[in-house]
Amino acid sequence: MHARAGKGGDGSSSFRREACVPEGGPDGGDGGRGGHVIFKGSHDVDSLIALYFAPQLFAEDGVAGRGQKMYGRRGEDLIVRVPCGTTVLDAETGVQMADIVDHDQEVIIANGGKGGLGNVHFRTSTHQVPTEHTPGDMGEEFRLRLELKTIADAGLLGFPNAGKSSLLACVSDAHPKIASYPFTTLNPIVGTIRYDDFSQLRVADVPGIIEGASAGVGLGIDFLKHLARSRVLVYIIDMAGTDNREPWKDYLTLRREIEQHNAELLERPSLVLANKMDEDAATENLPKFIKKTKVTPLQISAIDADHPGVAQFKQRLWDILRPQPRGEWRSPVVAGAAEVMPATDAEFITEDALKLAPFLDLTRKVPKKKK
Ligand SMILES: Nc1nc2c(ncn2[C@@H]2O[C@H](COP(=O)(O)OP(=O)(O)OP(=O)(O)O)[C@@H](O)[C@H]2O)c(=O)[nH]1
Ligand SMILES: [Mg+2]
Repeated sequence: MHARAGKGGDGSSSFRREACVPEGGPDGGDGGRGGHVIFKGSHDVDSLIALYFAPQLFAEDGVAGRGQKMYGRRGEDLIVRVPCGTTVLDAETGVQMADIVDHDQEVIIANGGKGGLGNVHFRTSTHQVPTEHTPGDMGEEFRLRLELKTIADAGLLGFPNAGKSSLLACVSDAHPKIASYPFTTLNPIVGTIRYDDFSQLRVADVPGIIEGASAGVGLGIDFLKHLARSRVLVYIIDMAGTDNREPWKDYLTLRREIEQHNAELLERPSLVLANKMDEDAATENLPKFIKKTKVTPLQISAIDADHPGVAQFKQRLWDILRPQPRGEWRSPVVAGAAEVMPATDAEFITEDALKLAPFLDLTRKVPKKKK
């Protein structure tokens, strides 16, 4: 991206000229500040594609000052909405300039130039006819590189065909492609699990990992950067060994590959799921898995939304993460509050509405009814 903040408006050089006011003195006003380029995190944007097609981010210049001590108007800030999880880097030096994580988080990436000074500022007792004025400063200008690391609360990890996408489709409202060949999923996909209390958790499905992935085999392991920000890692093991692999070896291989990529990921809280428990082979493989890995996995079947393991999985995730309801989306929970709009005129305030006053900030009194 090419980001350029607005230039400050120039200061003006002017003198007061008016009938009956001889030698009115300097009255040139200052220029306005140039607009900033501001990046703002937003839940409503989920990729950087729009910026890819419009890579020039130029904020408006400030307006020059004028006579009669008039200040120039400030240049309008350019607010660029980016998905939460965007890292902004200086493309030339590689230095990180901002890390936008939260909704509504704003970071000024390029500061607008300061406005110039008008000639009113240069008058002194011995210099009463100043013509000096200063030009506005140039705005900051950068070449930027943006990187998006998906922010999800939980990340799904597993071999190809383990059933990661099936599980995501089963618990969330995402529609990932599901098929019985390896590497069906080529890009990370995020789905949202919604709970009965309206809280939400985001789960990321990433492409499958195979032995040697950390050395670039298969799709490699680069996409694991998307999991670097998830708070829980969920290992999905194909317990039925559909592709003629040993489930316990799968688990150990996965951990080894992740360790090669980023050992810190292994210390994250994790859940291990034994998938495809509807198949007989899975029931046979389970005791061996537990014996070899000393891990007791949660048993699920990702193709069956009513399988008790699926509900348990959702509950366990919730227990670990305890999501906070998204404040900005929720109004005070009061029966009927949604129907009562904050009144602008005293006539419209009823007694019922006044009961809701603490929530709606109604401070006016109830008018007495005319008999
Ligand atoms: N019997 C059974 N089959 C399952 C289960 N879960 C997934 N499958 C099947 O396993 C195959 C692979 O499922 P996906 O969800 O695409 O697997 P994935 O882990 O996303 O695979 P990649 O995207 O290739 O890494 C599909 O044919 C699914 O129908 C399960 O619980 N039981
Ligand atoms: Mg998949």
